[in-house]
Amino acid sequence: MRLLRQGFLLPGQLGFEHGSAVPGAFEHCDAPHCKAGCGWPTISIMLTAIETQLISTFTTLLDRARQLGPRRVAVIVADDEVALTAADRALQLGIAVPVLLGNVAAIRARAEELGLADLLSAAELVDTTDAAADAVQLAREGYVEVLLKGHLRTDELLHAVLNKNTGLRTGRLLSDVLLYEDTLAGETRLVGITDGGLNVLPTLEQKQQIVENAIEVMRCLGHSRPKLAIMSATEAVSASLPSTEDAFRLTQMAEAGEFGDIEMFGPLALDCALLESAARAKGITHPAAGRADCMIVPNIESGNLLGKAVKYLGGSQCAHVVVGAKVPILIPSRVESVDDKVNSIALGVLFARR
Ligand code: COD
Repeated sequence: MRLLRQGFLLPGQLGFEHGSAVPGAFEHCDAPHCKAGCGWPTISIMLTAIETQLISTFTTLLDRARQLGPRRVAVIVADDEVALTAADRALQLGIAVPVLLGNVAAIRARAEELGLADLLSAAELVDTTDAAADAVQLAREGYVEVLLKGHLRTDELLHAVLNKNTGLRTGRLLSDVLLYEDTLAGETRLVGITDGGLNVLPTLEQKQQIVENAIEVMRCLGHSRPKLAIMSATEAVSASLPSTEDAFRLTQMAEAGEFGDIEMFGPLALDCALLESAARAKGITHPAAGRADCMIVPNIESGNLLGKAVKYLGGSQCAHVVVGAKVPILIPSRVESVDDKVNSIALGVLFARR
């Protein structure tokens, strides 16, 4: 944002054409090179427009994180090829300043093997035998803004996060939100899936919190009125399929305004959540049907399967983040690509700066 300090913006750099219409614009451009009367908004109005611009691709997500970064990201037990490579890429992109925690000799050796000399010179290294606890402490102090799992088990990290005295609890449920690039509606948009990572068989009350967490992530992406689909295998509510009953109750809560300014509907099967033609064919006219921004799945198996299906069968890149703690937590799996991990770091930075 160097241009900001000079007092004006070059509109094209921020995704707008000079003189193009921006909602809410009412003052004229003050750029010295601009002829009076072009109608281009002043900086403050433009920033408002930028903040509310929807993030609909991973490229835009990385750009936005770059504008917010670089932020300190703790890599926990960092002698790990995938975490180090992702941290290096996020550093190069200007998204993260990695803080590498663990056995520093092992981290250096691994990074050198991988040819990551720039990472070693730019990152902060913390020598510790309890990287999870120390990273959590750095997050409590506000020194790091995102936690990234390295060479340790997810439950080891989460137990440090959930420690009642020294952890990062907020009193809320932690849940994982995955994003992928959906193209079913003829345009690319980021669609969420939650929770395929943490909560095995959430109760109705836990689903309420999963919805709240998802809404927070959707708002970060710029959705002012996010559309959520409560997923099941059918649209018919039946006691023989308990997830349909939960979906119905959650829909009633949304109608009663319990989740604020959102559109939420369920139960919906996958086709009716994502395809307007399918929703129409079944006579469902709710705005969230066929056009969901985020799918709330009934249990970890369905979320995990759906997340892996969009990735491995659908070929989309992904990002995912655990929210509900004091800082966003990234628990990528070993087989995720470096691109996916960098997307997740960007999502973590975006969420941390919300
Ligand atoms: N949010 C907030 N607090 C939680 C959550 C949550 N999602 N889960 C558990 N807690 C709290 C509980 O209230 C309790 O106070 C304490 O943590 C311990 O809870 P337990 O005894 O129910 O659970 P644990 O200790 O056996 O395990 C909790 C984990 C979060 C560590 C566990 O669920 C886990 O390992 N999840 C990760 C699953 C995973 O590996 N996913 C990746 C592939 S799908």
